[in-house]
Amino acid sequence: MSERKTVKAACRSCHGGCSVLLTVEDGRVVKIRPDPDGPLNKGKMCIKGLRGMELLYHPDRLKYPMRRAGARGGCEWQRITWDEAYDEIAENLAKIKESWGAEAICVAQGTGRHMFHHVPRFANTLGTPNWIEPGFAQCFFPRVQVGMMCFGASPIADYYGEVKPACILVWGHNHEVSSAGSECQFLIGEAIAAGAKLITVDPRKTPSAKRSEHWLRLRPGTDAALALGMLHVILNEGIYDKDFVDKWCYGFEPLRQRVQQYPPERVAEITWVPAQQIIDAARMLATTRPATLEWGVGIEHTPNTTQTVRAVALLMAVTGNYDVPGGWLEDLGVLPAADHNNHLLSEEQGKKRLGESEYRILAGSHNPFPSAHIPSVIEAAISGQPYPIKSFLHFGNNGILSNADAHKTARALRAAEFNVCMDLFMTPTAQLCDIVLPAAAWMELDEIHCAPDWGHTILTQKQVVRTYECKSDEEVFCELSARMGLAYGAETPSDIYDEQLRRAAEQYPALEGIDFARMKQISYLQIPYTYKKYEQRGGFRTPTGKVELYSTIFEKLGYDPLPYYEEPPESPYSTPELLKAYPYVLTTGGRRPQYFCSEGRQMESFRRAHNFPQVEIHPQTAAAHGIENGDMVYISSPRGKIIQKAWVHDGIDPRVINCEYGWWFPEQAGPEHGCFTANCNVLTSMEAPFDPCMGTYQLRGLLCTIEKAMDYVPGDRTDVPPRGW
Ligand SMILES: Nc1nc2c(c(=O)[nH]1)N[C@H]1C(S)=C(S)[C@@H](COP(=O)(O)OP(=O)(O)OC[C@H]3O[C@@H](n4cnc5c(=O)[nH]c(N)nc54)[C@H](O)[C@@H]3O)O[C@H]1N2
Ligand SMILES: Nc1nc2c(c(=O)[nH]1)N[C@H]1C(S)=C(S)[C@@H](COP(=O)(O)OP(=O)(O)OC[C@H]3O[C@@H](n4cnc5c(=O)[nH]c(N)nc54)[C@H](O)[C@@H]3O)O[C@H]1N2
Ligand code: SF4
Ligand SMILES: [Mo]
Repeated sequence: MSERKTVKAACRSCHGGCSVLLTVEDGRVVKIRPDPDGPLNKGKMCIKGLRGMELLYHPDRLKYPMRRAGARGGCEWQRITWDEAYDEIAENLAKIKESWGAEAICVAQGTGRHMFHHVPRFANTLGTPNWIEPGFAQCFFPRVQVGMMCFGASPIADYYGEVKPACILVWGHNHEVSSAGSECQFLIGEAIAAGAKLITVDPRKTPSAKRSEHWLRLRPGTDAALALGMLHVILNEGIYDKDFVDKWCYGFEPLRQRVQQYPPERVAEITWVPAQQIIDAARMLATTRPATLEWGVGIEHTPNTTQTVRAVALLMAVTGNYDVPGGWLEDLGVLPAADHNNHLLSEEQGKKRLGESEYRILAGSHNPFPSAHIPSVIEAAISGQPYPIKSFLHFGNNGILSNADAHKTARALRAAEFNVCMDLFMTPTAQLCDIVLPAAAWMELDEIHCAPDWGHTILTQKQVVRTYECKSDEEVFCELSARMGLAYGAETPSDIYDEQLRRAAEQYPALEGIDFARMKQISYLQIPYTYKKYEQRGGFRTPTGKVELYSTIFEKLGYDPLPYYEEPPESPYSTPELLKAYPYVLTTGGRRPQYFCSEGRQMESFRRAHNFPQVEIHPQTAAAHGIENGDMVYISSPRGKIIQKAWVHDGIDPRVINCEYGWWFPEQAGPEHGCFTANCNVLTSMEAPFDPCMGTYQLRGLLCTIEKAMDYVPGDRTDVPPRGW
């Protein structure tokens, strides 16, 4: 008799959050369905989660720990046991610590996955201040930091209560595909279906732009100017929320003066958005209540990121939409993070964090959650300055695809003495390591999670099955620490989750008596939300107790307390001499539903639908280069050249080119697996200038040129555009 059961679980194939029902038969997952009661997805799921079995049972999954057999990058691997892997890692790290200090070890992770908080915890326990995350200076964290400093919390959009937003300002975000993790797309869709009006700020005509009352097709990299121009209209026309501003905002007058530098006519010249559109959109935002902000990574990819994020955020403050039903809410996280073990890192070690004194909002001691500056770490590995990085330990990070300047990242990995990579698959990054470890996929691990944008929801992920010898990253941190005799080995991951729940219960009585074992039975839990908490508290959690339009923290840290626009370092206006050879503005990103960052390229069903990355080109521009839809195209920047397939459409400015991100070809020969062929980060740079606050580099608004690849015959021209395009 075969045993068949249905288990409630949570998909984590993106940042995660969809509740699912797994049918398990004789220890194998045989069916994945969305849970109709799932608080975030309400019976819906995306293709990545639905194809979870193809991922789970993919023949190319890493199955066992392996050690490099030949030369580094030689693609020869030898199976070893977990014990051997732990011993070798412990031994090598001990040697590096002894010769170079713990700071010579860099712990690298990728975008916010289940082990997100366990990585800094492990790094602190190891004694190194140098842990990195490729999105930290350029994905979400600038928004979190600005929120904390100016509002005293990390704000997010409200789709959770009775009142839905009447207006959604979608800024640099393609929410149909990649909202938050991807999972909030269903809730945003509901709010739009309920009648929310849209304003979309995006260089591409996304599905959201198509449905918008106002689509502001700006020049990539000029968002701060646009936001300041909208503030100019709202403040000068007196259509801001006077009550909220008078009572709860600090620094109105200095902000009013600052925005005088950004009249719509000047902003139109900078952004390429007509002045009247800026005025109309600003008026609609200020007069449609409640309004919310759905922002994305499109505003976090220039060296002016922090001030851009600030300028956009202030629109929500002056229009009085903060912490009101259907507006922009104060932090919806209810579960404290796993303890980072900050006390285990001495002050002296903390000061050694690369970027600490320069990028003070990213890496400085003022930040409760500081991380190292990636370009400084990569440089240190290559040049040994200011001190050498000798080891990279990767947990869910394919840096050669996700960091700017793919070649430089690869050089840094080659220069290091000892590298480890824990992943689901053998990636180009893993190929430059000495030990690889097989990671558990989402159905194979225990985890508890609560993201700031999950509407007071706590979700549990359960180990439903296990394939081969994979483990969860959390298990490895605990076991490896124990092997190294570090002060973090005694616990199990469950102990850590119990402790998180215990701390949460101190604040939320509804959680009283609920431990991880109980949470696994319940699967998910939502806690009611109260609005306008600043009124009950008698203020905001900022130094002045108000929303800081003029930031006293920025001032103290030596940064401009008011937002400003700065032309991107490479652009038609700041580097006009480059324009002759590189006449187009390049932006990178623009996600696809099947692929999460650089993941999923092994999945046959995904590749059948979308086999090769696409470069988006306006028909006029394509014609000028003799390019037709589906042709292969070379895209070049001052840094290098890649190839992508032309997607010719008129939803993009003729002067702008968009390249897809994250592409490599697992089927091609290692160690590169084609990671320099179509990877848009061959075109980007990791050199200064960086954002002065967060150290961000430029991934959008660069310069490029295109040319038809005559030597390439397109295999097929049948790529289906994503839904809604
Ligand atoms: N040019 C350009 N560059 C970009 C971006 C862009 O828009 N344009 N976007 C940036 C952004 S926003 C981000 S967040 C970064 C993303 O950067 P990363 O998060 O580093 O993304 P990936 O390169 O996909 O690497 C993640 C790796 O983790 C593995 N993995 C998945 N789940 C697990 C797990 O549970 N455990 C372990 N150990 N491994 C796992 C995957 O197989 C994959 O190889 O890239 C950034 N880079
Ligand atoms: N399916 C899927 N879902 C994902 C991911 C994925 O790779 N695939 N990645 C995850 C990660 S790590 C993140 S950070 C999020 C990212 O998700 P999003 O924030 O949606 O990021 P992108 O799609 O790269 O870019 C958003 C939009 O910004 C526009 N854009 C480009 N340049 C500019 C600019 O200069 N200014 C403005 N205003 N807009 C610009 C692009 O045209 C695009 O439509 O999605 C997450 N979810
Ligand atoms: S949106 Fe994210 S959590 Fe939901 S099914 Fe897709 S990958 Fe999974
Ligand atoms: Mo990201």
